[in-house]
Amino acid sequence: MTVEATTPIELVNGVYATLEARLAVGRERLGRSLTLAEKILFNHLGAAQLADPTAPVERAVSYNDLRPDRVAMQDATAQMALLQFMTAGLPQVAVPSTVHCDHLIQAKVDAKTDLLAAEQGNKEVYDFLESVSAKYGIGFWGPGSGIIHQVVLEQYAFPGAMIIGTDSHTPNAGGLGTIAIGVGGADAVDVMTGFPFNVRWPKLIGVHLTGELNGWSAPKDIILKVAEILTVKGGTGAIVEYFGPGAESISCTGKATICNMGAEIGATTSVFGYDEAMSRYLKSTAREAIADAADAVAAHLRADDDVLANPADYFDQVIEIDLSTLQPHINGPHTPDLAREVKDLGAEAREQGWPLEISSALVGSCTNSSYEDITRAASILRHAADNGLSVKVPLLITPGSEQVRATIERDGLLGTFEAAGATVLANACGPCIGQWSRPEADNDHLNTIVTSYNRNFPKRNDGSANTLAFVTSPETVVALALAGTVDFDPINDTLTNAAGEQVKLTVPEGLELPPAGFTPGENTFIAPPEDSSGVEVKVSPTSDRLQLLEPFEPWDGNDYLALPILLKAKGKCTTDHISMAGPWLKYRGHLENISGNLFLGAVNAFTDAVGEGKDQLDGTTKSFPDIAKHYHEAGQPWIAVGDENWGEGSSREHAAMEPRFRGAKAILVRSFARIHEANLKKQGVLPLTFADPSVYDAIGEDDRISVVGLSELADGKPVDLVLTKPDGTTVSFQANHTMSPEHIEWFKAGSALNIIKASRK
Ligand code: MIC
Ligand code: SF4
Repeated sequence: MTVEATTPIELVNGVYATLEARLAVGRERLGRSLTLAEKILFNHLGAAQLADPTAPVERAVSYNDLRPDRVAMQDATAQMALLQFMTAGLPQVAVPSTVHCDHLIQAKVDAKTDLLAAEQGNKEVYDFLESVSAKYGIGFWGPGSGIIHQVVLEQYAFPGAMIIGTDSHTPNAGGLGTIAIGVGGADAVDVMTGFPFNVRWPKLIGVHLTGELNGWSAPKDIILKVAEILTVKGGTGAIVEYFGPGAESISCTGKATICNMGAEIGATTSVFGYDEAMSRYLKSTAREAIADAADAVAAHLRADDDVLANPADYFDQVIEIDLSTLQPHINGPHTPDLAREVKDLGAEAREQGWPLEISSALVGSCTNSSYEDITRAASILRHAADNGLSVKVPLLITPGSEQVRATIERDGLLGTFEAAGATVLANACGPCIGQWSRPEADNDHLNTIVTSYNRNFPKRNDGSANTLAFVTSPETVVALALAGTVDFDPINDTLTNAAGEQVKLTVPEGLELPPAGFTPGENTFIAPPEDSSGVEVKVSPTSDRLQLLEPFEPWDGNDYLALPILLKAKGKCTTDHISMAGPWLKYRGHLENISGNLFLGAVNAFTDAVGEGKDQLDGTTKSFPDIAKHYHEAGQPWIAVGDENWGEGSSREHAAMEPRFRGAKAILVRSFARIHEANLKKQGVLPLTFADPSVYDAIGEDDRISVVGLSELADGKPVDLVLTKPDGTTVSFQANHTMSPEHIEWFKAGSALNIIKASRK
């Protein structure tokens, strides 16, 4: 198997060759027509389950084995994924896999300076990733190549493909008709070691798009609207499938924006059916042969006709959106589902006491950095400059990939941004993931930023809780940057120019694709060598950034008795609250060191303090990571308690491995986000949900929790717990779990990885 800088046509043909026969099995098994998501799932279903007509394929119930076509990993999660892969003892990865260096580049000065600083500062991590990639047959996209999801869209995704990626925004590739699922590193290790990807058969949400976007409305507004309708947990366990005449009017990269941000509603993934726009994108990115192959099987790459005609019969829920009347939206702060139309934000901000003035405006991220996005944003800047207007606040732009950067440079678009005073940052995540070295004077007070990114949790961009982040389309970001305030409606309001005249901004105009085609820019891809026997993986034993992994202990067969509650979290407890990014990204390859951030962002329900609580062993108040360390060293196992959608957000498995490493036995919450729940199972921590959610309120700071009857842990059977109050009184209650028999084996073995290792002995 060779891993190239793009998907070889042979791989595509191989996937298409089985469509006809496998879809026939799917239709027979379900006794009806198929949606697009179901088609792709059936075409990637494990052979044993496909062959067995009695094997259950049931939405939100059965766990099924899937065989993805490839694996993609970004640098901040690849380290832990590959450290785990190394312990499995395989000579090569079993499916084509790539590593993308995008998260570790700090945004400070400009693209060139920041890239150089990253290459020096992250040298040992990049050396590790490059050498481990070479050793195991993995393609390596070095720093500067771009954000993983943009590169995957440009090179690896294709209609009908299935990809898993160690990043929650992997679904971006749904814009090109791929079922692309964000997973934790341990899931990636399964697939890279030749095991299937095991996931619960998803529910299906259909989004029927009619009409056509116009004026200031952009693809981003569709997903901002969907986020409002479904909320941050409404997509949990579901694939969102977009269809209808409106879908066909959206460019491929616009579709990717919509699928990308499906991560914000917790969806397993999102997908669009194959159409002309995808074909145009494939051709423009030098994949003519794939477009031709897709054309030949086009009917298999979209939902069956009956599904399109009677969606309510096929989807668990159908949402209708008329693009012709959809208005520009802006969501935030603190949560991506807090939506309103752009024109209403000023009034709401005044009411809420949010600063109206904008302190910075940011365009880019994996969500919105396509050629079309940049041309639309640039068209406003050009018109503004011609009319004596200039941006009033710092404007930062991160191109999504080297290919996009080189193309927008060639076509004069970067020049337009630079002429407007914008700072062009490296092709990387940068300020989207807290890698923004922002002057303190900008955020030592409450301040408002507007971005074209996808997430806006507190501290997400610049590490400051003072920063209120609002997410919107790139064109709206630029319009607001020209206004300098969120109290501006680009559709109806005017701005005063240098000459004192009133100027109305022009309606943004973009180009779907570069008329002269894309130019690849600098080559940043390194293919693995044919013979890697001489390659040595570089991990220094004295490194504070990389640490080889020790296996977790198997379950000792005993119940968990009288566990202290390390944390009872109040409100949102996202993966950013559990394992912060920003400065902590540098320890992503060192489990012990990164555990120094455990729960630092979590709000203590007993005190409202952030990141600290009571150490039950000595009664003192300490930071959560210090308490966890103390418990760990004292051999004291513990539990954490939380509210809804625990682990929302990122795929980072550190949020599961850190508690595991420090001795967490169970996480007991009202509900979980999908990837995080899977990560906990993989690492041998019990993910439990209150059978009666009101028990959450009864849990006190000095209480202890016992998890009993564990030897009878079984699929579908609730677990018994006992809450013991400081005065000795007890309350018995139950918790649910979604552990399949296989997951219970992982729990007993101590982790899923221990099972893989055992199977190789
Ligand atoms: C994110 O957007 O939160 C990240 C950073 O890309 C994460 C991955 C990570 O934490 O490394 C994600 O979305 O999975
Ligand atoms: Fe990077 Fe931000 Fe996209 Fe995550 S959401 S992959 S941090 S650009």
